[in-house]
Amino acid sequence: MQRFGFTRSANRADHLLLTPDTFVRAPLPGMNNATAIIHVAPAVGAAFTQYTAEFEPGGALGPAEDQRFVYVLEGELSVGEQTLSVGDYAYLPACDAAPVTAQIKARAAVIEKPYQELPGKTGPAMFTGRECAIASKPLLDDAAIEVRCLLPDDFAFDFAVNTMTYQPGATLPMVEIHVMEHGLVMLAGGGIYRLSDDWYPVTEGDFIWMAPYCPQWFGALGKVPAKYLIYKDWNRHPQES
Ligand code: UGY
Ligand code: MN
Repeated sequence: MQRFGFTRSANRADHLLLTPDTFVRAPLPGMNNATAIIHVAPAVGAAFTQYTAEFEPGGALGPAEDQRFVYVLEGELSVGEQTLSVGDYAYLPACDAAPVTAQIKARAAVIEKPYQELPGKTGPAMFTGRECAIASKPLLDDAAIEVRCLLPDDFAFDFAVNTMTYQPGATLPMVEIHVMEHGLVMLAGGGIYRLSDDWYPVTEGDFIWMAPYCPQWFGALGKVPAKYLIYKDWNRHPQES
């Protein structure tokens, strides 16, 4: 309960910071015993939708017209025949029929995006993966920042989802400014995020959207590593949309 109208959340033209005190829940069509916190959507100018799905036991997502990526944040989910635990994930192509259900209370980060076909290339099939099975790569030779790419390095995919883990004190080596947009969930730890001309303290549970060309920089603070899950559009020419 915040009686004086303060929040760290911010809504600017080229970025959003959404902190849990400002989350609003609403069901999406077809959801059963589940609800969504829609963090970003075309309503703010994003070319994708990202939400946190919260499941009660027996909960299920509704069907998706677009391709969908699901990353388990808490509890366990079933996707088709597979059981996914925390850090496991699933990629589902548009209109895939595999149900996404929960037997126990669970939470997941969900990304949905209209698929951009590539001439001569078949779209990806449904698959599941585990973040703990993915080898990390240092970011630009800095071993204090571990990057794990959750989707295969294949032009069939029109987006990427990575995790980035920063040792305390590690920072992005530069202010990035790029055409790709980002959806970011803080999974652990915290630090300072520079977005455009503002510097924000951020912590576990926060969500950030960065529009194309939003200047961005992060530095990890505190005594535990900071970790986030980050989406970006990828593998497509900017003139093709
Ligand atoms: O992949 C990225 O663009 C990533 N380095 N951006 C970020 O962490 N804000
Ligand atoms: Mn970036």
